[in-house]
Amino acid sequence: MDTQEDKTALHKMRASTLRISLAAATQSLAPRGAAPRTAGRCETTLSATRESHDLESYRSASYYGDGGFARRVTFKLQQQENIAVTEQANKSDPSVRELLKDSPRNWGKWGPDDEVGSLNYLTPEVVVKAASSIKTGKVFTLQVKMANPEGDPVWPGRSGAIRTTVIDEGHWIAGKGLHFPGGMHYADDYLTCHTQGSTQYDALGHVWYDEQIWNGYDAKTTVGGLAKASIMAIAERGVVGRGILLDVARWRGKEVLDGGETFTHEDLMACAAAQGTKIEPRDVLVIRTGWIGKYYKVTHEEFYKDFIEPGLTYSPALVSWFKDMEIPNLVTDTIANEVTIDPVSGVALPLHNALMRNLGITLTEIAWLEDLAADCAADRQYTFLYTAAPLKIVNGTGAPVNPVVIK
Ligand code: UVW
Repeated sequence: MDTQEDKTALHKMRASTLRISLAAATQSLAPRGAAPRTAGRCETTLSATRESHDLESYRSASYYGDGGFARRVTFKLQQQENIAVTEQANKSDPSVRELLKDSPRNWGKWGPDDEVGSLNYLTPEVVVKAASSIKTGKVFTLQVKMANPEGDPVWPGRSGAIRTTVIDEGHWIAGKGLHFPGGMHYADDYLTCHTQGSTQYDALGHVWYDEQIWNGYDAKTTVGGLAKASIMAIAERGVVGRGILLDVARWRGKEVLDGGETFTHEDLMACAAAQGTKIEPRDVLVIRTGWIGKYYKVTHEEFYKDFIEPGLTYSPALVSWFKDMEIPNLVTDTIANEVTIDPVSGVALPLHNALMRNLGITLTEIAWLEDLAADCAADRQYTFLYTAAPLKIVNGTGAPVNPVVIK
């Protein structure tokens, strides 16, 4: 819980089952930094028993409704010890299950206990070969600034990291600092953040449909923390391979792609060819749209207005291409790695399920690519050694990361 407004809203929710219009909800609970918006006509039925869980559900429900991609969503927060939140999409809403019913899967390919999926393609041989991409020794880091007072780019409904100073010289000035032999003073911080609230790796169990996550694990293994396919497996393994930058924005002659602008695997190959490069099997794809760069150039209101990101768009051919190319990891400078709503089916983020849940391809989002891209455009070297290790958050759905690439 963050603010008095939040507490008041929660208090009201707990008192009884309420019908609250999304308009009112978004006014009071819009994510930090984002402008309150006018909501649709949706109504939400709420009753709540457990504080933090319920409030987050409420916040998300409010904001997603406002975002317009859950056109009619009913959230029932049931008055039970273990709260269940059920989402009933409008019957006319498209179904990810239907869309992906014939989509390929890599489940079982690396055994029944696998939790890192396509990262298995990054074998020691692949790593040794990738090291030969290093030509100049130039190093780039790909994380956006975190807990930035100017704001952190995050998915609607999430908030940026908050760093709080908990000890500093003020403690000693006020006579409250601890005395250590020798007279050492120090400063300490406390960080509060969404695990997906900065440049991050998603755990393979982060999204699902049909009650099964990556490798066929039961979706109930996600309750209270990911018992399977959490970020730990990826964090403990680490990610090292050949990276290739595909600067789609530059290739299209734009500073930044438009909201909702799409591209396909064929565009990626054409972009690579225009750069004088070729995508090889098992490459880590690093795709630049300019979108995160834009976050720092416009106001929050402008960035989040009618929020729809540019990105890769679903097709069976694209999914097969990713499978056949044995792509281990997709890195983009957008918040969710693909166009927000598939313009053909109307499904939100179908590639999250087609690539991550079904093929085990790891997703890395909110990457800072502006400096790397400028350098690649200058020296025409678009391939490099890519390395990354998300934080080892036990049972985590994802974790912040600062990938390092060496050209
Ligand atoms: C969602 O979970 C909606 O997106 P992301 O993969 O960016 O965390």
